[in-house]
Amino acid sequence: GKRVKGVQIFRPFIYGTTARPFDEKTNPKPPGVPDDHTHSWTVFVKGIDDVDITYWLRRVQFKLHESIPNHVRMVEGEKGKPFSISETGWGEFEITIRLYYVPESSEKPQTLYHHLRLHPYGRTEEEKETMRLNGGEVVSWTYEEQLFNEPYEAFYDILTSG
Ligand code: SLL
Repeated sequence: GKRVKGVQIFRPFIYGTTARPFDEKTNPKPPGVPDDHTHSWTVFVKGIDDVDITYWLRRVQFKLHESIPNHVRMVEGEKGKPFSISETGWGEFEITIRLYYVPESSEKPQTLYHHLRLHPYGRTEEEKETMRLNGGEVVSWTYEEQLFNEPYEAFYDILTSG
């Protein structure tokens, strides 16, 4: 196929983690979770306001800490749903997020890195207050824009026919 010359298309998305401490009232520990686990958390890649992104993003691989069973996880896109993994644990670490695009794009996979945050250190008092109001939720999200530079014609049609 041919590329559409001089065209750049941006698609916004968010990636990151949301963590919560276990708490009898607000976030009880599910049965079977090991004693030393202190938090539940989710890592995700998704569209802004959960808008669908599976027309350009096919699958996402999350590489978690090696202490976690089955630590390399591949998540297939489901229309309108975030790519996400939910886990429990006790420690922070860096998550490797690998984006695999739809085949029409002919784009190579791209790697992102995200630090799982469980603790509110380094936050302002205002941010900590917001966390307290949300049951101790620790949010660490990054806004990103995916650039498709001179996309192939077939992919351009997919990107612009939404
Ligand atoms: C450290 N940066 O080296 C940390 C590693 C690892 C966290 C943190 C285990 C979960 C599970 C878990 O939370 N690992 O056992 O499933 O000190």
